[in-house]
Amino acid sequence: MEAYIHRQIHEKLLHAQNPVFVSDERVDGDSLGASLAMVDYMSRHGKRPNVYVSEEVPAQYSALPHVEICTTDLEIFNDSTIDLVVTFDCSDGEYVQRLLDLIPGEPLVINIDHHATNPHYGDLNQVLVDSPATAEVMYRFFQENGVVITKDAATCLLTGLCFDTGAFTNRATNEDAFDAASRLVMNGARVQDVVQTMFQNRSISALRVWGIALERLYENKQMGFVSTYLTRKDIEEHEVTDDEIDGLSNFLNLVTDAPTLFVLREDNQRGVKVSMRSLVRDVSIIAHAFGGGGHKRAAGFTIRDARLMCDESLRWRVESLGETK
Ligand SMILES: [Mn+2]
Repeated sequence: MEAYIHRQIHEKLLHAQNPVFVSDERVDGDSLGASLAMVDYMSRHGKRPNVYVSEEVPAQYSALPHVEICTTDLEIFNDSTIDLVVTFDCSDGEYVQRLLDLIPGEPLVINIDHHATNPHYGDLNQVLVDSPATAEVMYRFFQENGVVITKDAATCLLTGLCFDTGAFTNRATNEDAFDAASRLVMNGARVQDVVQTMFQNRSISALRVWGIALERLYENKQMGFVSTYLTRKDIEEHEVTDDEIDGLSNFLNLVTDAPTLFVLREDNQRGVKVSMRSLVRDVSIIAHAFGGGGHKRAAGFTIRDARLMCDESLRWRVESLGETK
């Protein structure tokens, strides 16, 4: 079935007149790497599809091949000639539907992902939940269709794979991840570029904010979790972007052996974002219950109209701000 769908997707892509690509609402190394690798392939067939991103691409990804094609302009959907929409790493069906509602026509929808919480909203769904990254799903797509992966595409895919596996350290890392990575390197993936994108460009202010969060680590042995938090004030005082502090949960996951980890932070829309990592629990169930998504061992959700209240002993609670309209 997997091979059949890979071939179907290939056929639809080659026949599309005006395809549009959509990267996950949370712009990250995997959603970008997977969609830009597909742009690379399409450009060999004389097509340069737009890649819609919900926010400006974070600076750390500025060296990714084809990244200049990403756009935050919703107007691109106001085009009746769009006949195909391909989503990458998007597990949130409602987000995709909001974008599809902007298109005057009825394009075919292809959904390429690896999240267990993906609701299979596409006309064609290639959702491989045993895959470590959507970039690895894309790698399988190219293999199945006999496509030679260029250096640029290999660099995009290796970025996605490194991002989702925490550079081959987290629980998503399986033998498929190593297998794909070794072949991508053989295809000319620029490893140094990937390492730089992943690790070597944290700003000093971002690291200071990490420092604040590290000081606030709170351990609840009874419940088996470790948590920390960042308020809007912390984030704004140090002028760091949300993206710059995103790596904190992954970093903590790497360096502690806490069974379960919660990182809470106030977002800029009166919400509290909860990012979860666990060695033992299926945190995607918790995320799903709160309208979020993710994987068994790494998931997250947002509590709307809420703020964090914290006391001296580093304990926190989430307090409702009441309904706002
Ligand atoms: Mn992913």
